[in-house]
Amino acid sequence: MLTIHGVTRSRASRIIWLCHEIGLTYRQVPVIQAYRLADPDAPDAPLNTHSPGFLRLSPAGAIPVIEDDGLVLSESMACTLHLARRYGQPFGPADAAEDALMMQWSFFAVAAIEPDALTLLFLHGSGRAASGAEAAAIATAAERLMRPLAVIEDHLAARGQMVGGRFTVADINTAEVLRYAQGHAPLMQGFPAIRAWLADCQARPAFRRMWEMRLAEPE
Ligand SMILES: N[C@@H](CCC(=O)N[C@@H](CS)C(=O)NCC(=O)O)C(=O)O
Repeated sequence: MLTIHGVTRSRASRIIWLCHEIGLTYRQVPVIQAYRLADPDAPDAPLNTHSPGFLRLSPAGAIPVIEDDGLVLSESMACTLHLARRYGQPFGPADAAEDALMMQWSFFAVAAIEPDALTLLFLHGSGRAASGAEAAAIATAAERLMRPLAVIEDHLAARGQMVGGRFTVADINTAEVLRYAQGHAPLMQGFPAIRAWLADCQARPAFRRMWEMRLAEPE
């Protein structure tokens, strides 16, 4: 059986959402991010990204990691693309061209969007008014996101979905990265096609199930 190492409040959410779409059974090992613990190295600390047992599995010390039939794989996008390819029709690629496009959009999301989108998530999510430096960082991140989001906006306005005219792993990978920026209304208001597509993606029962799992975990 597939094993997913990582709490749902992490990039493991991408893999869990996909598994629910496919109907793929998995076992989840709730490895938590070390930075979320007061003392991750304490003897009674829960299994975390500093734990020696986890580092033996994945020396990079980051979640998620999957084990699938003896294959140990890290990098969340590699995990979703692998699972979609292996188990995921119609969520995976139908041919080599679709496979290439699914990789293209996943790498674009990670390389061109994720860092700045995470800046927005963490600074907005702090629950207090942004200081001067934080407000400047938010403005810079939002400004840098204008161009890649315009690329996604034009693509979705023309095609409706990321690849193949149907909901696929490329939509999951892109939507999960854009979710980090979703709370920044001044940015998102300029991108109606992204907003409508994100709403459709997040209305899917498989997303809702993953989201319930996140909410059930401690913050
Ligand atoms: N590019 C990696 C990033 C993995 C990553 O940074 N994961 C975070 C949680 S979402 C983590 O494990 N951080 C560990 C830590 O900081 O202790 C991926 O997509 O899987």
